[in-house]
Amino acid sequence: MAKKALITGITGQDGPYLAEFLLSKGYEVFGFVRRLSTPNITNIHHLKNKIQLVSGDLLDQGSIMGALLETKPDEVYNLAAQSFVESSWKQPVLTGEFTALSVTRMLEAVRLVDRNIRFYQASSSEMFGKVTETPQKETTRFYPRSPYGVAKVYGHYITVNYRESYNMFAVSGILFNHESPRRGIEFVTRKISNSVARISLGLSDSLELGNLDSKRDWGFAGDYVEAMWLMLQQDHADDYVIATGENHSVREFVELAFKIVGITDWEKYVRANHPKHLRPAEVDNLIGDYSKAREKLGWQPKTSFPELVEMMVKADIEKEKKTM
Ligand code: NDP
Ligand code: GDR
Repeated sequence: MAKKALITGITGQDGPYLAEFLLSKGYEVFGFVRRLSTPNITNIHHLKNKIQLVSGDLLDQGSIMGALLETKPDEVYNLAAQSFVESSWKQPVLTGEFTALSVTRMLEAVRLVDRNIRFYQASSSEMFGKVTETPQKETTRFYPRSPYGVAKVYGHYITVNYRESYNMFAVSGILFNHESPRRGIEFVTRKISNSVARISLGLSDSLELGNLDSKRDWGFAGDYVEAMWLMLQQDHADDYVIATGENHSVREFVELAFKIVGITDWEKYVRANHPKHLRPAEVDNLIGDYSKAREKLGWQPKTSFPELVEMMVKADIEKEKKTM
């Protein structure tokens, strides 16, 4: 019998990559979607005959339980969240409801419906925030710097707590930033790749950014979903850092993206330190140590930083050309 997986956050960036990966492993895949006046199907359109959608909302306990009863999954991947750090200062309570408390709603649903379901929680390097150790690993102390980071710390610990309280197979994957052509347009990498594409095609002449000095450990989302799956295939539930072990500044990302379209004097297009994009508390420098994942899961990243930037810029050029 094919294994069954339920993915929350199927319409986001990671959901479709995970769905594609699980389909390639022979899984039956279900996506948990909330009702929107206009459905957000851009990233899952190509999967419409391959996966099944069940409706529900992270805020609605009954709908989560209903989805589990209806689909009877072997594995649940909890990817849904309010995931944009910048918005989390504008909507801190909502971020807490979606990104923190909903993890308890999900875990409670699993506990009540079927404790044998294996559960993956999408935790984040934002939990390390103002870092207390470099590089960051599973044992590094958390010091979140945003309402989003605080909410993810709650999600992490409630996952560990359900594992320890009820002996559930619940894991927390501490993933560093991962990007792709499917990234939401407000995140810095996609904002840059899209603007660079538009500038190169003569559709725009400027790019407004915030802090160019912050550094992130950027990987490719397509590589990271395999690690989520591997975590649920182990004999014992445990938590893992997933990263590339390399970091780059926003400035380096900008420079490389412009270079790909043949522009070297990129400064004339970029307005940095735009107040709208400066955060009340910044995370300056993240870099992950994924040695535990390499040793125990046999996982390692496949896509380099230059390959990632090129993939994103080229995909945006193709998308923008279609609108011309
Ligand atoms: P996205 O922001 O692209 O996707 C978020 C998803 O959550 C969307 O499908 C959205 O659905 C769904 N969602 C939001 N609110 C609700 C709700 N109330 N009920 C049901 N669904 C809801 O995130 P990513 O794919 O980038 O990330 C996946 C997860 O991994 C997130 O939890 C994120 O915080 C975490 N993470 C991401 C990292 C990254 O670099 N990408 C790094 C570390 C952790 P809708 O279409 O309806 O808005
Ligand atoms: P992050 O990603 O906050 O790391 O969270 P984001 O791309 O939003 O910011 C990365 C860094 O770039 C700086 N920056 C800007 N950011 C945005 N969005 N827009 C700008 O114009 C801009 N200019 C500079 C930011 O200040 C920051 O330092 C992402 C999300 O996917 C989270 O859900 C996830 O948990 C973490 O990655 C790991």
